[in-house]
Amino acid sequence: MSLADLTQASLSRVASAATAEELEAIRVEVLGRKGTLANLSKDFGKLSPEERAAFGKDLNAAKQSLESAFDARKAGFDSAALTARLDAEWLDLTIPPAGQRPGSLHPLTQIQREIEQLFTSLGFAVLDGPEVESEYNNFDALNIPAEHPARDMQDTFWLDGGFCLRTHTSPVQVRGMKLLKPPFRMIAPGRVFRNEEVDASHEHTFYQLEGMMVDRNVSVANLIYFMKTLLSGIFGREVTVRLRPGYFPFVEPGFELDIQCLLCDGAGCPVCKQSGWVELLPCGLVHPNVLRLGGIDPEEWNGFAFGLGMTRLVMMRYGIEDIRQLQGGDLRFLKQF
Ligand code: 2NL
Repeated sequence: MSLADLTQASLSRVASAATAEELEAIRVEVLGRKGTLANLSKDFGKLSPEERAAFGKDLNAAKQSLESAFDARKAGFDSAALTARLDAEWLDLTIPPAGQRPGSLHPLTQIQREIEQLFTSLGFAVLDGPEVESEYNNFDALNIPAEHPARDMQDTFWLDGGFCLRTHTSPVQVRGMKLLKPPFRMIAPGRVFRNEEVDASHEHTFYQLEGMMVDRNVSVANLIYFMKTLLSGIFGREVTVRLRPGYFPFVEPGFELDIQCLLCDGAGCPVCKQSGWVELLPCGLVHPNVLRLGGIDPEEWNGFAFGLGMTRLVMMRYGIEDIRQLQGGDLRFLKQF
């Protein structure tokens, strides 16, 4: 076969190679060390110098055209292989994962954990207790007199045998006072129950967090420091507070603690009803009777206590206008948190 015919035939085989492997086999067969072109150059020595020069030129030209044909075809196979691989490995990170969507913590659970973290970092223990309590733990031990209206059927869910659904988490603190030796710091978060007509701002079941610190010479200044630290942590910024006198049988003196309105910084707006202040939590120094009933000598020890409505706090933080949404279990509502 002439060099020209061989070149033509090889070029058409290159063009019709179906795979990269087939192409490589053809390349070895034609251009390899023992390939067809190499075979042709064996006869070089038999040629005259003129023929040799001409044949050498033709041979080189053939070799070059074949090599570039092979390279081009090889590049074609390579890019097709890359495209196939990219198609196979392609991943759309914006597609939501199959199966169940991950859940999230209820906003009340989130705020409870946040506050627990804050208080444990300040040396407070987190206490838990039963939701069904004795009348003694829920009222008597807190210096709440027998004729106090809170004990009415209208306010308290009474059960048989002098038991009730706790109306605050104070009974957990009553248990805590007996359990812990002073000095101590504790908080009692949890679910509480009041016999209320339910509407947008009243629930029969809501969440509260009470806390108490008992030590020697605890002052209102200590109380203010801890409350400011707590509220700055919760709201993520410095807060200004003020105390007004407030009456609760279990503290003396008792206060209502207000914070300067975070929306208007005290200038007055609809949220603070133009007063510049928002009533936030009742607190005070623990009444000596309550300490005594808890087995603590009020001559040696004293302390502060406070109650924080977690449900109200969550509503304030997220601008939730109907308390019933927090209990409703509507996933469209809950998925926002
Ligand atoms: C509330 C209640 C307050 C307390 C709760 C307390 C508990 C013991 C002794 C003294 Cl065992 N005090 N708890 C103190 C001050 C206020 O608030 O219903 N807050 C929303």
